[in-house]
Amino acid sequence: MSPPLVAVEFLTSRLKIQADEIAVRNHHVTEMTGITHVYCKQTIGGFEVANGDIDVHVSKDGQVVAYGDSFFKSAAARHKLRRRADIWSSEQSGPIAEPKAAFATFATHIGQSPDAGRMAVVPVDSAASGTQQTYLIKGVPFVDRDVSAVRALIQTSEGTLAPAWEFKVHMPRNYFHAFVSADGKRLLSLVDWVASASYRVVKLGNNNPADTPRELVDNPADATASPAGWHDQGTRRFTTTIGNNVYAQENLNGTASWEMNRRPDGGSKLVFDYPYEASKPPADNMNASITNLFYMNNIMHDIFYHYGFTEATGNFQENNWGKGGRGGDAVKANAIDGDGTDNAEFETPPDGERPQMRMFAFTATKPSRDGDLENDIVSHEYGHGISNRLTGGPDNADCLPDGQAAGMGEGWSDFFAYWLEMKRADTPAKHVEMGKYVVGRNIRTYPYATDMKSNPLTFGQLLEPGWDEPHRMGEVWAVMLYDMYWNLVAKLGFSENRYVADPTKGNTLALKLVMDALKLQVCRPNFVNARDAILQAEQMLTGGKHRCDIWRAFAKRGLGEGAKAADSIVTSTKMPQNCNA
Ligand SMILES: [Ca+2]
Ligand SMILES: [Ca+2]
Ligand SMILES: [Ca+2]
Ligand SMILES: [Zn+2]
Repeated sequence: MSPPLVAVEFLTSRLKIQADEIAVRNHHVTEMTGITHVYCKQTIGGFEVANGDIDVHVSKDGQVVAYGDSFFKSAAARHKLRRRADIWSSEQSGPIAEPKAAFATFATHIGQSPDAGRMAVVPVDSAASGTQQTYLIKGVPFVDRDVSAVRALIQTSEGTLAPAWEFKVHMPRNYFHAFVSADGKRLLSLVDWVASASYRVVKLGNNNPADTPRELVDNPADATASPAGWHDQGTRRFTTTIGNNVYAQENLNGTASWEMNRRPDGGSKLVFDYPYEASKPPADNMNASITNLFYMNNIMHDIFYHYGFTEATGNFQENNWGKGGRGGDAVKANAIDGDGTDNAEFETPPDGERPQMRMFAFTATKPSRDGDLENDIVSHEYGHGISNRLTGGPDNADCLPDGQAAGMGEGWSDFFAYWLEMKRADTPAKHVEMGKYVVGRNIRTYPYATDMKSNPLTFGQLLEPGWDEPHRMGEVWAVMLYDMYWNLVAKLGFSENRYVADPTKGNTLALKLVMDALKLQVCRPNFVNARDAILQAEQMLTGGKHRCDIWRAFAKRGLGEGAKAADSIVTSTKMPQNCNA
């Protein structure tokens, strides 16, 4: 069976999607892995659903190894729609606007006022039967190509399916893809295909401005995770450090108000290029700090989206583009928050309620240093949001409250932080230290290392005095994951592309397994529960091929077969029998 057929068979038999709703639009093979990526659009009653996408990834031997699904799913609503000869009938959707009137709503939004009298709407001869009639709007003064208009369907942020005019608008500096409600009154979605933006930051993969000079990074937004870029909430656009994933601002006075706090403004070209002077205190480098905080929050959003932290699983977005979950919860990220020092924190309420990241100045050095500029601090904090939302589902925010669960919460955050900074040239001899820029030394007891001399921590350490503290327990968990990471990278190699959850490469597989396991594990997990969830994730994703590599990491650190974590701690270095051969 060809990969597109495998994909359609999978969607109809496993996901119970009607075959006539699936249109395979595109497929291609990644040579290195042999995986075929199949991209499908949902069509209902002959209309394409603009944001109804499914991607299915099929291995060389015809197995579905991963998929992503944002089809419109309300069975009752779909049944009703399918019975209609024309979903676009006014009986169904109320009064329908002419394309010119709907286009005027879009034009007003981007600050243009087209002269409706000069515009003419012309139908385009469409050769293929069954496709929707396309119109051209001629005589629009601010475009450099006739505007195309077509009737479409779109999933709204309220979870309904709405008829909408779809416009493609080519301008000298922009190429807009816009959807306006059929009645012409509301802009439902707006994406600029040539959105360009640049930020001077500590680039992804680096850690702080003392180790590596900041760089001007162009267009880092990921088109899948952030379809409207980093400064657009679908109906509201910003030129400051506000967007669909994060609101980043200073909070020097440390009070609760934040909406009107200062933010750098990149102007219409979205250029965020600010100086950083190491000899000056954090407040004097404020714009550089807020820019880096904004950048890293968006990077975390975009990368982890590809590993399953999406709208439906409770991620942090203002607008969910009709893809499930609850919106209205982009991160509120305060740079240089005056309410504290020598720390950083992240609060994670249930999905749909806004999380808060607060970064404080660190006073160990003169002048003091700013956690906003140390990427492992920002990614560690954002990581708390990921592990809290995914464990026990997006609506339960009480699953990592204390004990081993809270300890592993710290461990997952350290894992995410060092994962982002690993490079192809690294070897298992690499030592990783945390917080070195802000504190001047490793803030953990030991470096993360695979050799037991440099990092002797094992599960039994939890019985030692003082080691029931969450960050200390987190060190034990994170070094187990470090060993697992290296077992998988030694076996499968390293992928440079952090944005693809490739199960055939060691680093990307390690993160994918940890992310899948967060969703699989029980609320309030202990070390044994969390280990077993990773093994279960591996069984589901790669069929047990790497289970012994995972066991080897945990057994080495005292969490082998027969270890107990529930009532009293029992350590074990035992491997399962069928791994010993
Ligand atoms: Ca304030
Ligand atoms: Ca959310
Ligand atoms: Ca949760
Ligand atoms: Zn933490």
